[in-house]
Amino acid sequence: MLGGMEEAAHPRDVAFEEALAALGAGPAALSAGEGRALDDAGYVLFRSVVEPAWLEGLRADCDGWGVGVAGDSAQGGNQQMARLGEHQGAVLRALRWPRLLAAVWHVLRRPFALGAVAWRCPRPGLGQQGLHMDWSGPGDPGAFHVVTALWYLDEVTPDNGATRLLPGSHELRRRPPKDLADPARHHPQEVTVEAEAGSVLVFNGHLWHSGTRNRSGAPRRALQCSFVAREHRRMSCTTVDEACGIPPAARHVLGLME
Ligand SMILES: O=C(O)CCC(=O)C(=O)O
Repeated sequence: MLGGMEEAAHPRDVAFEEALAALGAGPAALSAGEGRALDDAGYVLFRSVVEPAWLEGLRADCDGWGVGVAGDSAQGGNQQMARLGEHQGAVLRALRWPRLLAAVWHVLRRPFALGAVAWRCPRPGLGQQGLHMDWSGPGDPGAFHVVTALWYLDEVTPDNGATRLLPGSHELRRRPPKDLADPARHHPQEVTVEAEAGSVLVFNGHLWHSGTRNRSGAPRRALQCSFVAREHRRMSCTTVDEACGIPPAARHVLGLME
């Protein structure tokens, strides 16, 4: 661990916790080791958890959005979804996957809401980012405010645009210094994620991380979604159609009711 700070107390919201439990996302949805990984390293990798038909559905949604390997995007393969509806069933299922919601709760420890949903598919030769965190907004410095998940639709190797992470850096609660935010710079303790297609990386949004260059040109399609503490709901930017079949408990947990 690189630092430490007291967590702020937040009032308990029993209705929210009941909604989580109704979705199978109560405390038992995470193992003790997964909880510890989130606390200490700031991330957890759920390996090969997306079954083949669901994975195919996610790939079809991604390619249909025009950002897959054959598609085009000005930012080297990063495209936000402004609105989700019944045609993105595989994505909607991912957003309410119980182990993801339990991990989000474990980090934020208070009600939250869906933030942004995006596809991220670094094009050959592109994708290198500087180390950064996913939180730049105001907020109580004693609490975490955002959690990010990456659903890997292809195998992730060190060469096709893997995610890099600096374990424990979420506890620093500040963004990386300017020199480290330079995409060309590396931290000696950073690690590069390697994962099978159908794996899900969930990390504390205050963790220093970044995408890396896709040097091999092999596809690395990913669904990226963030969750923000409920008091920051105005930062939510992807909306979900009411008529998309999401059950009420999930709408409540994703902050889609109000
Ligand atoms: O693509 C990745 O592995 C990470 C992407 C990321 O950190 C970002 O887009 O902010």
